[in-house]
Amino acid sequence: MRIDVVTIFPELVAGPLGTSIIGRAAEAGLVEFQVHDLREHGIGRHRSVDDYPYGGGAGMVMRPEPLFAAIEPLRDAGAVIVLMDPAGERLDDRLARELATIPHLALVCGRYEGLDERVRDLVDREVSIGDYVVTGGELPALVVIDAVVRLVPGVIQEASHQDDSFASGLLEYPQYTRPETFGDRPVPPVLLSGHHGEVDRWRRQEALRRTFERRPDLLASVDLDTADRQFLETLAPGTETGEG
Ligand code: JEW
Repeated sequence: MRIDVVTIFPELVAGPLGTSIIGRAAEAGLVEFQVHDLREHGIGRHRSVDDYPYGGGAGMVMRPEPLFAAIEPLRDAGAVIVLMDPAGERLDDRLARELATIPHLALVCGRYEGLDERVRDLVDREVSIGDYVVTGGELPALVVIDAVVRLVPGVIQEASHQDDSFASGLLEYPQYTRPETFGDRPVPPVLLSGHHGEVDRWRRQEALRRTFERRPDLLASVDLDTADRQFLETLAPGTETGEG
């Protein structure tokens, strides 16, 4: 997989891409990153990439010419062009899995109050990471890259994404490691019992409990069997957890 990023802050993007699991994936050749400094296409002696909004108002708007110049060669190279934008399609597990099937992505990061509307003509899709305000598209692009690259075959231990909370639709069960007792908190004995069947059942129930307590909205899209329903009934007697 190849991922290009267009930004006025290439150093902000390149650092994280060289670090941890994502950096290792790049070193292993599973993914290739290329970060492009939009200012190389800036206008005039000051390499300007922004200007005042027509019609007036606060803040600056990104000019279309530098973005066109940066995006055009990526489009010609066959990239799917993704604009990071607060008004874009919301990133979720489904969208991350869809983007992970695309062999060549180019993520375009804006700044300021936004960009000239005509830039949208060159992009294939627009993605937001959620309903909160940030100062530009770079951190959102890194979130997209992190969510997508870990799904590329070989990047992480294969079994661990079947197990992922968002793959099952449930939140994660509680995890423990050494020591066996920390202060007054022992590890739940079932985890030390060696009974794999009982461990699996406990984990499923704790995942159900946590989801019920913190994100009951998620339960509507979870595949629940009879045992799941029986357990949920012990948490909230009389509450319907049917299809939804
Ligand atoms: C995102 C690109 C470029 C935010 C989320 N937030 C915000 C916002 C900005 C400008 C005008 C209006 C709202 C800041 N901003 C971006 C924000 C992507 C840009 C400028 C973004 N996903 N993606 N939640």
